[in-house]
Amino acid sequence: MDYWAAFDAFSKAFGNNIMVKPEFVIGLLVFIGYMLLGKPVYEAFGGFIKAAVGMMIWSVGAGGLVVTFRPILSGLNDRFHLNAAVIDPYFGLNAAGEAIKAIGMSLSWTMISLMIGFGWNILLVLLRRYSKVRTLFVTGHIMIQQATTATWLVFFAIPELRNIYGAIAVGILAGTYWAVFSNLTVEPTEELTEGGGFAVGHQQMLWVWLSSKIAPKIGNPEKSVENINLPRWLSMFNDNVIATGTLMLLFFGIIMTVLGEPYLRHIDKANFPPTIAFFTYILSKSLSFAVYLFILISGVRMFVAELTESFRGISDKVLPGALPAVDCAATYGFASPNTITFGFLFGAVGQFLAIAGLVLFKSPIMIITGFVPVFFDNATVAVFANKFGGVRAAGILTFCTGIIQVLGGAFAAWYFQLYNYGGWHGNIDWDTLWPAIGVLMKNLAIPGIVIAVVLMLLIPQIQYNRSNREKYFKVGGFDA
Ligand code: ASC
Repeated sequence: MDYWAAFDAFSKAFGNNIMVKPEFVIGLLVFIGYMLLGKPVYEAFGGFIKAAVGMMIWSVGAGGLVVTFRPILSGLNDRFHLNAAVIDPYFGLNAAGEAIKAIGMSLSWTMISLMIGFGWNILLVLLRRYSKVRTLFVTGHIMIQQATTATWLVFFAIPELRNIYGAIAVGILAGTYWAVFSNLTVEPTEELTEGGGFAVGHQQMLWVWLSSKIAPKIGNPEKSVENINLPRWLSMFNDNVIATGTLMLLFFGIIMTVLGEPYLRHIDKANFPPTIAFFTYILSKSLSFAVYLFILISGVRMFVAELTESFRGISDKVLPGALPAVDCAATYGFASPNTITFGFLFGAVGQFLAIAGLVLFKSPIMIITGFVPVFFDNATVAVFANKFGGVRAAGILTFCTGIIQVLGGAFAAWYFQLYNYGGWHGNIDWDTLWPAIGVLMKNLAIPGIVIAVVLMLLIPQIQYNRSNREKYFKVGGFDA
């Protein structure tokens, strides 16, 4: 028997049937993870089903967003030569996914990069004596979003890397970011939580560190946001669906009004029959963004729950004592609720002002506020800024963050051409640090990746040298 021919046939069949279906890739990974953990086969099978179905639900939501979105985007383009992008990680996920598919690549690459990145993060912690990294990034849904955007950045910037080498490069880049920047949040988070035993593993890790450094210089921690009374109605925005529905109604309401009824009736005949009034059309169209986003998020949550379980199990076995880097929301328990609302409010004011600036200065890219960055990034910045610099620092820093989110997001959506698909990742690290990495890669190609990784790896070295070395490794469960 010709083993080589058999292997070749098998890998072709695998490539054509599994690799092109990310839901099966992720299902398989979960299945293997559960088996490695010694779980019974029926549980591993259950994990496969939930991960695969979760991902399929996600693509239903993603498809819905694309269909709802497309006529409006092309309308803006047709009538005003405007390109609009929602700055939100789920819209960004959609946009990067569409872009990856449009160059004929499969989304499975993003899953492979993710696994490589996770493995690289584990390795950096195992080699902590040399790397000085103490944290393992375990926020699954964030890793999916970031691996997907990073995959697009690499595929876009360096076309020769549209293959397994590219997936490895993305894995090393993303894994280094996960390890290094979550490690950077250790000290501020430990101080905020009084030794809570976790770090932040999210989308504003650089900003958490920056806020903790800048806040004491511009404010006074004694004058806390806690003493401020905010109007009660503002707390309604703490609900994802209400906030998204309202934001979308506001933004798309304005956009559709500007596009005008006759135009929309013309381009969207199927959904806008003569019996339906313009107002009804706007209301139902805008709210359907919230619907598809809800579907997409439930799908992501479903398969991430499985992925996290198999990830955590593996990391607990290989890496006992690593400090877990978790969702930014874990820090909210260590601040008063009005700090969260306060951050959202000042961040939103910053964002709206910057968007008005884009309109005024006739920017070819329009930015639409997405819920996740304006809420979660700014809430997180507010929590840390308030801890280290009180209300003044929290106000100033979130206001500036809002502005930078819009300007950085507009640049990124334009430079990486994701305005074509109406979205950009939009969280603050992805409006600053990652566009810089992307520009580096676009201009220097592979050496750009090497430079980015080396520079990032230097950060924990500096951190270690400046810290109390006795304590540095003790914050986690490590002895050294
Ligand atoms: C994000 C994202 C979410 C939220 C959530 C906050 O960046 O994708 O779903 O923030 O993680 O708790």
